Amino acid sequence: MSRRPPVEDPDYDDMTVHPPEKWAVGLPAIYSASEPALVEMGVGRAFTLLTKVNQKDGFDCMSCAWPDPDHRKVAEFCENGARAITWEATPVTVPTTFWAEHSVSDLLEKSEYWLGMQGRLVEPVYKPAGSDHYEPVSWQKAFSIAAEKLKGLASPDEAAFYTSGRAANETAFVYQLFVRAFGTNNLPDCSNMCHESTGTALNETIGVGKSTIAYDDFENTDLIIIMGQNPGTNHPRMLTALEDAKKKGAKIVAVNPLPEAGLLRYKNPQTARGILGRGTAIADQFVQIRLGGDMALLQALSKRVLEAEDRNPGTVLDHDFLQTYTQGLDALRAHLEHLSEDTVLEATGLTSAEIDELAERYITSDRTIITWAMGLTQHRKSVDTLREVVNLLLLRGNIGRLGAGASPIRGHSNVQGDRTMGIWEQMPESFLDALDTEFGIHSPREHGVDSLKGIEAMQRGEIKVWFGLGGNLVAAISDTRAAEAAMRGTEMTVQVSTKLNRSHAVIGREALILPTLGRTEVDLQEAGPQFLSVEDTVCAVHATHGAVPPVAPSLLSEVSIVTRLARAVLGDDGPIDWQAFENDYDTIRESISRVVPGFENFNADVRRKGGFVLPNGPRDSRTFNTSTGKAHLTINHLEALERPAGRLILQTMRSHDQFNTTIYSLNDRYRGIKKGRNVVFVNPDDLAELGLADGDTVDIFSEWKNEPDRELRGYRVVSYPTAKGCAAAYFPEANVLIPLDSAALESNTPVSKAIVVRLEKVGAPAAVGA
Ligand SMILES: Nc1nc2c(c(=O)[nH]1)N[C@H]1C(S)=C(S)[C@@H](COP(=O)(O)OP(=O)(O)OC[C@H]3O[C@@H](n4cnc5c(=O)[nH]c(N)nc54)[C@H](O)[C@@H]3O)O[C@H]1N2
Ligand SMILES: Nc1nc2c(c(=O)[nH]1)N[C@H]1C(S)=C(S)[C@@H](COP(=O)(O)OP(=O)(O)OC[C@H]3O[C@@H](n4cnc5c(=O)[nH]c(N)nc54)[C@H](O)[C@@H]3O)O[C@H]1N2
Ligand SMILES: [Mo]
Repeated sequence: MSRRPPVEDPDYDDMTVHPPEKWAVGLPAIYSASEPALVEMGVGRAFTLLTKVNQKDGFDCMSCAWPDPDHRKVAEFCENGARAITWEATPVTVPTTFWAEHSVSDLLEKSEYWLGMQGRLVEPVYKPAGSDHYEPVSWQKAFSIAAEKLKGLASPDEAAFYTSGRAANETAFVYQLFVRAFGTNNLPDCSNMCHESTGTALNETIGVGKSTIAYDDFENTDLIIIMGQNPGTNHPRMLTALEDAKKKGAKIVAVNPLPEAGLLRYKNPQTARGILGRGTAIADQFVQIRLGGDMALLQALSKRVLEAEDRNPGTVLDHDFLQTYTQGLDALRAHLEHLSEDTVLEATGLTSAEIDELAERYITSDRTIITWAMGLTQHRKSVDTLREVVNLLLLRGNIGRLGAGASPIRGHSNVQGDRTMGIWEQMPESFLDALDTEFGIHSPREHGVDSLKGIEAMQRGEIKVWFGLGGNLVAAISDTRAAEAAMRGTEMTVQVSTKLNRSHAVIGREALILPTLGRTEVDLQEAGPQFLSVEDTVCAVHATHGAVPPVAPSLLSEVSIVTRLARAVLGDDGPIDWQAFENDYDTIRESISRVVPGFENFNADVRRKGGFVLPNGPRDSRTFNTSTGKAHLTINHLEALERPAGRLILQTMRSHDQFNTTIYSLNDRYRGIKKGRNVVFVNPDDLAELGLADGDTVDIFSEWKNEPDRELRGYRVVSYPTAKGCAAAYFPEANVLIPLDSAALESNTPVSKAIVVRLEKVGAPAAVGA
């Protein structure tokens, strides 16, 4: 039924470079979406999965947190969703013999691509201290090894419990409950590296760390400004929403250093016109900004809004809104008076005319949505930048109104829900109080570590056990070498995973891998088949039902793993009935309904087709749950991003064929790269200035404080139309270049989008591929 996919490691000599694409999706996407599924899974399993994804009785696609429209198509998935599903639901499994054949040292030499291609993990394995091999163990043994270790710690704070954003609500809730009942708030998560800056800025300014729009708003807007986001690759179904918005007359502006294919033109694979025709032009204005220039741009726009109001009093600002719902206007006005246009032009690399054009679009639009993703959140000044997004929106009353709002586009399919369920090292007192009341426990109040602080605590030897519920922290976090050394210094690492990755090879003195069911698979418990739930980027919560039989009967669900571990650690006499949770997930939802606001009728609401939308003060009623009860216009101090002579600013980003640290293939079709990832994209003018040429091989060095340079060797230079002074390379490989202490102010997110680098040529120009 299934064919084992090719698992050879990449041969970089094969790499070819082509001109980038000018449009996204369309016929090639349909082919590349369906082909791997059919080949690897066989027609039956593939058909079931592809007809169930994102349907109201099906499962939620795990490839991103984009919402589902009310009217769903027969095939409500994208090319990358199909890839994510195939990757998880493959019937290929890691055989028992694998563990004797491959030592941990051997796995360390393999690429993420190779590791992922070995198939699904199906049995728990344990690596004892002093051994270089994992060996299969029973589930019971695995739980007792982990439990004995945790119980033996001097303090619960010597353990940290990481979460990746694929964990469903019910899973996340029992997990954080276990961790707090155990006695720590050490709950770092992938959000720390992702939208943490968003949460920090929005919570402070508008009182909720989430999007203020609903799906309908895209259909009722005049202007969508997409900042620092590559939807053609990372949220492909958003392109359909953008196409629909355009049909209804909305204008779209893309702010990005790269002319990403999906931002320029879109061919909808689900319409005849999309397949055969020229598709839809997406961006009405492409603002090619320098890396890190957004804060200056946003301030310049707000300043222009205020100046336009001065020229035509009473016509530009939304005075009623500002008066009733906000504070800080006068201070903002005074602050922006000092903003120098020269500083703005230098920081953005734009002309005044380009900024004027965008300002004019904003001023003449009645309803504006600003969306953003990692291009805005992963900078040193990200929190300030996002507060400036809020400033700009508030000036014209663009929050809490149809067709308008602030819209962070989340990444992992349930990263937002995990936070709602309490996955955070600094959950507010109100949540902890409710948890304690519901369960009769005493949750710790001292804040725990986030992802970066977790690594630093490991470096100091303070964290001795690292538990990962999904994810691949050592590959995802910055400063790979430092992070890996820290992880190796722990006493035990435990990973709950579907597939092999680098975090199974970079481990503590002892290590466990606990294999788990994926979201595509039926989860059968004592009370029958169970479903889970997720929250998308616009705060809609809905059920996700496994569709195909588990790839192996030995697998346990994440809820089973967490609750059984909890029993092994805390015993069965405590106040929490873990067994009841495992038997019937409705009991978990009942507890959630009493602890988490907005979930009061969880079991009933989640059973409605399409689920329910969580209450959202700013969106629903312009209620701002901030320290003053008003939305805050804030003052943020611009800080120039320094680019020393002969250096470039490098961003790290995703190729089209990867999901975070998971590499599906070595191609990046839209950017013209085939069979290779060791590339650095550089503007042709910069190449000329640096004495480099397309096809050169370079070593990349990042310079930081007085530390020895961090380096990445043997990269092929690709001449590419990125903003001048800015380069780009792929994550996770380029994480070695980011210093551990290069983090966003306030949110502590690694600065993945602005690394000062030096390129040094190592060879003569290589032959350019066809
Ligand atoms: N297929 C697929 N889907 C995914 C993922 C995946 O890896 N693969 N990952 C998921 C996750 S967890 C997340 S968080 C999202 C990520 O979604 P994105 O944020 O779209 O992901 P990145 O590849 O990091 O792209 C960042 C974009 O911002 C631009 N950019 C970088 N720096 C700046 C800047 O300073 N200013 C501006 N204006 N733009 C900038 C880059 O050129 C690029 O277009 O996608 C989610 N969906
Ligand atoms: N330089 C740089 N670094 C970055 C970024 C960047 O743009 N640049 N982006 C950051 C962002 S936005 C994020 S979100 C993080 C991502 O960080 P993580 O969330 O830690 O990494 P992922 O690659 O998403 O995790 C993939 C692994 O999760 C496991 N997995 C998959 N499905 C399941 C499941 O259903 N259950 C369980 N238990 N495990 C599963 C598989 O074993 C797989 O190998 O990376 C961050 N790192
Ligand atoms: Mo993310």
